[in-house]
Order: sequence, then C-alpha cells, then structure tokens
Amino acid sequence: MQPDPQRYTVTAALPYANGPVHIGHLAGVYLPADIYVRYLRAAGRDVKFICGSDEHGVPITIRAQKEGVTPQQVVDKYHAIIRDSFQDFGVSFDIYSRTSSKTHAEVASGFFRKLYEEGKFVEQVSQQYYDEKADQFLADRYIVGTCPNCGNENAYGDQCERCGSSLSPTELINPHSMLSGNQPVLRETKHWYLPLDQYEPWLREWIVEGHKQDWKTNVYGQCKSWIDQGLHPRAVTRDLDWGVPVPVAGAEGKVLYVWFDAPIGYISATKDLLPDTWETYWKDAGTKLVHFIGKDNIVFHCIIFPTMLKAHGDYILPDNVPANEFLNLEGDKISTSRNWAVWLHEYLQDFPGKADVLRYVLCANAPETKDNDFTWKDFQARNNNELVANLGNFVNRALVLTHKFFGGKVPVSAGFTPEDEEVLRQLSEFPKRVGELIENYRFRDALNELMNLTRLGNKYLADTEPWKLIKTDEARTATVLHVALQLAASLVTLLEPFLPTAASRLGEMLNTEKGTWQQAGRPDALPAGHQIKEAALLFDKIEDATVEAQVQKLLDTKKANELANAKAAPPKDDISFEEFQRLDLRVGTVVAAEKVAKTKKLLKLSVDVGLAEPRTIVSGIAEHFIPEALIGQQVQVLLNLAPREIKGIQSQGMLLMAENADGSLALMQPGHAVVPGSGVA
Ligand code: B3M
Ligand code: ZN
Repeated sequence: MQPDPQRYTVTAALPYANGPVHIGHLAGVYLPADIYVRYLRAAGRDVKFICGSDEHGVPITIRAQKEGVTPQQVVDKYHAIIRDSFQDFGVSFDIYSRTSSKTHAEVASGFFRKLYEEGKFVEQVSQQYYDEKADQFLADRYIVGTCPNCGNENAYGDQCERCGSSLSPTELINPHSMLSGNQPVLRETKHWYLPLDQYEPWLREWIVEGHKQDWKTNVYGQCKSWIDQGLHPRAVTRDLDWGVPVPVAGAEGKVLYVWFDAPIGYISATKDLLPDTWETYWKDAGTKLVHFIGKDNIVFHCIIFPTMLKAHGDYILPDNVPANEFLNLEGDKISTSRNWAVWLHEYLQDFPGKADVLRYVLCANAPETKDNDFTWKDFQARNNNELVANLGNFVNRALVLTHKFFGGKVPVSAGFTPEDEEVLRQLSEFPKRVGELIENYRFRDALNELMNLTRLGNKYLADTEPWKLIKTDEARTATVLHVALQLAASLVTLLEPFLPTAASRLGEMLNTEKGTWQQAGRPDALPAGHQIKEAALLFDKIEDATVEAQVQKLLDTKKANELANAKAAPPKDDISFEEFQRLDLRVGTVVAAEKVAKTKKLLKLSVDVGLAEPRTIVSGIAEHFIPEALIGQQVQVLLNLAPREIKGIQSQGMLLMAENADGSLALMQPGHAVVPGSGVA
C-alpha cells in the first residue's frame, strides 16, 4: 500500500470555447472528475480541482469565421455558457479559468522561453501551404482536399473524417484553402519542435514499464503503441494570428501551438487560484497529479505534456490519466457539427432541478472501458426504476414512517436483533468499499455499490414491514426505523460525490450535516430523540411525453441534417423543344377532394382546369394532405397524360408535386392566383 499523498492536483480537460458542452464531455471527463474530487474532499484530503476554457487554436478561429465574428467574441460567448452550465450541473471546480487570461499568457510564454533558452527545442525550416490571396499560412484544418486513402473530397489537412486516417496537408490531392478557395502554394517557414524522439527511452521507462499496472488498459495501450511506432519531433509553434505570441526574436506572426499552451493552462489556472502557493501543487513530490480527459486527448496528456514538464525540469508528472471512451447518443456518434448531442445548457433548461438525474444516468452508464450509448428511454427507466423506486423510495419510507409513528423523532432502539446487527455491519463496510472503487477510477461500480446500500435498506423494510408491525409491536417498530434512519444518514455523505443536490436535500430533511467519509457508515449517526424535518420526495417520475419530446427533438435534427446534405438527382437526357411542347401543362383549382375508399395513399380530386367540366384526377398523395385542405388550392396539372383507370376511377390527368429530400410533398402553385386553365410554358 502506498501512503496517501499530501495533496492532489486534479485537472479536467479544458473545453474548447467554440461551442457548448454536451453529455459526452460530461460522461467522459467532468462528471468522473467531480465525483473523484468531492470524494477526496469528504475524505479530508487537500485537493485542488482545476479547469478553464481552451480559447486558442484553430477550432476557435474556424468558428469565428463561420459566425462572422472575431475569435474573442466566440470565446467570450462560449466561455460564459460553459462556465455557467458546469456550475448549474454541480461541477465543483476550485477555479474555472481561461487561456486568454493575462496570467496564462505570462506562464505559457515563460514556459516556452525557458525551454528555448536552455536549448530544449529543435529549430527547423519547412515548406508549408500558404494562401496568397488571404496572405497567410494555412493551419492544417484550413486546407481541404481529396483523401489519398478513400477518395473523400472533403478531407482536412490533418485528418480524413470519413476513413479516419491522419494526414499531413501535402498528402491531400487537389488541396484548396478554406479561406479563399484558392489552391495554396508551398512557402518556407521556421518553427520550433519538441524533440519527442530524444525522450523516447525515458517515456518508455516511465509509461511502458512504470504504469503498466495502474493506468487503464485503453490509456496504456494507446501510449505504448505511440511509443512503439517511434516518436518524432513535434512542432510547438504555428503561423497564426490567434494565440500566445511566440516570445522570441524573429518569430513575428507566430503563436504557440494550442496543444503546447492549453495544458499549461492547468498551471496558470492554479496560479490564478493560489498566487503564493501554486508551486506546491505542481512541483512538490508529495502532490498527486491526475488528469481527467477523453480518449482523443490521451497522447497530449500522456506523452507530449509530460515531455514538456520533464524538459522544464522542476515539475511533477501525472500519476494517472484515467481517460474514458466515448458516449454515443441514440446509436450515433455525438457530433457538434451535425448538432447530434444533448447540450448541457439545454438539458438544464428542459429539466430544471434535475441535474442529479443526468449525473446519475451518465455515471451509471459511463463509457469507462468501452464506448456506451445514451438513450432517452434508458434515462427515463433509470430515473423511474432506480432513483425513484429504489433510492427515493427507501429514504421516503423511512422518513414518512418516522413522522407517522414517532412524531418525527428518531425512535429509541429496543435492542438490536441479529438481523439488525447484520444490516448495520453491512452498512459499516460501504464507505471503504465505495471509496476504494472511486480511488481506482471505477465510478460506475462505485455508484452501483452505493445503490446496493439503498437496496439493502429497501429489503430490510420489506422484510420487517414496520407499517404493519406498528399494530402489534411498537418497540420493535422503533428499532427498525432507528436502524433505517442510520442508513439514510450515511447516504447524506456517501451520495454527495455523485448526487450533490439530492444529498444536501436529504441532509436537510434529516436535519443533519454531511460528515467525513470515514464517519459515514456509523451505526449511531442519528441519536434517539433527534428531530427530523419534513419529508419530501427526492426524485419524481419522468413521464413518457417528456422523453418523447426529447426524442422528437433529435428526429428533427436528423431530418434537418438530411435536408442540409441532400443531393439533387443527376439531370435526365435532353429532349427537343417539340417534345416539350407536346406537354399540356395548366394551372387548375381543386373544387372537390376525397379519399379513395379502401386505399391508404389515393385521393380523388376534381380540378377546374377552365374547361366545361372539371377533370377527375386520382393522385397518390393521401398520406401528405388532408382532402378538405386542398379544396380551393391552385395546383399544376399535366392535362394530356393518357387517361388511366385507378381503383375503378378514370383519372384524367396528373397532379404535379415537388418532392422534398425527406419525401414530403409540396404543391406547385403560381406565385399569385391565376385564372383556372392558364397554360404553363
Ligand atoms: N481543448 C481538446 C478537447 O476538448 C482540448 C483539451 C485541452 S486540455 C489541455 O478535445
Ligand atoms: Zn479518407
């Protein structure tokens, strides 16, 4: 057993301030980090929980360009949204900072300058794409072209999103600039590189040998394969006008690479929080540094940033990097660009007071070892079956019966039976078991274990039936509720890391404060005679209609995406003018419409086309239009389509419709009303 560290520095990946936070971010990073930190605090450890917005890099400038605003406006907007939604979700950062701050510019430049002055970088001149029209070098993400591997015409300079291969801009076939659309030219430019190759032996020893046992297999595996493939010098500067300027002479127009400056953001945020003592949290060997991140950030946190820290010389290294896999949404990859996500700020608006429900569902279903799927049905089921029927039910029964039978005072125990003793013994084991799981980053198992405590409580009440027992044995009933209330009291502390709002409400109802983690599980948390307060439901049922509305929102998104991506059919073969002239196209007015009996799709229409008699037309549009709504509408008709018998009705023409990409139909109507029978040419 290792001794407890003297203190902890816990970081959560700095979200890019180019969009709001979604449930995938929460499940992968912020929720586990928050549970870990809240637990450590309850266990009396010295911990600082550090985060902030990542406000540099190409994702920000691309967003700014898309929205037609400045990068600063983009980061100001999203920094505020992200910060507030984290707070409403109960993420208990000690500081939520931002990398556009003055402190950060100082710390990041200072870091770079030290490595530069000590000759830790390699300088290299290379050829890079330059947009002559926009008059600037192009970041990889600003170059689009055809993927050499799969032929995708919209591959980026760093990656093809279709086949997943990582690319370099010069590999793209037919590259063009996203800024001007022009073909970029190669120009020479100088950059500074972190020579990862020189650190390879050290990285191998530190990670491959040193962390085989304690890092998660997905994290360890990714690192090992990176190292095994051989490490190369990595550029840490960019030709860009948004970021921390490179603080050396001859580097005008260059900024630090965002992945160089962002992790330093953890350090500068700590400095903002603790101007005098921040160094203990980053340089003292008694500090345990833990980075919570998503799996796409592993190489940056396990290889590149540690190499930077090592090169700097006086920093500690991460003790663990418990990266998670990804959370999908209703069977599909979460995607910001496709708006396929449950956005935190929208959830909090749609489900006021229900942050804990989302915390519960995301933790119970966290993608700790493999990708997982979030569905609204599962969300509803877990709320109704687990939070309401298990946790809420236990607590509510214990409190309500105490009010009903004992005036809301914790009743005196008349002596424990072996059954009571067993329940209390089991209770005493929970804090350690749940705590160990949390310390091993197994948050799902920890939560499930905690729910076993409420299952134990429910079973105890079901076995002893105090609601019946009261009629025959008041003393025994008192003991049972006394025991049940001790379980409930422990929950105030044990629930807090997972469901902080529910825990504090429960504490209020029990008229008690949360204690330390070590104190939880005691058999005498609430002494006899202790007055509890009014009981209220901790959770309530979520109805079908509520989740159906959320599913509908996603279906709408899907439809909008389909329409946005719809491609028109290729053109048909040419016809001659004479052939065209043979078509008798007219505008008509619908005078009658009814469904054709025994069919689903057919409507029978009477259309005034300016002739002596209206035309009867049978059309397969019954699933798209209500017959009554068509009456009086002007429509376009092909008058001389040879008559056909359909379901015993002579159809004397054809109604022309526009068919939308999603299969919906629209009438072809003149811009303003015209006389029935007007020709179309
Ligand atoms: N902004 C990337 C991301 O959100 C990034 C993390 C920085 S942590 C130093 O995936
Ligand atoms: Zn490809």
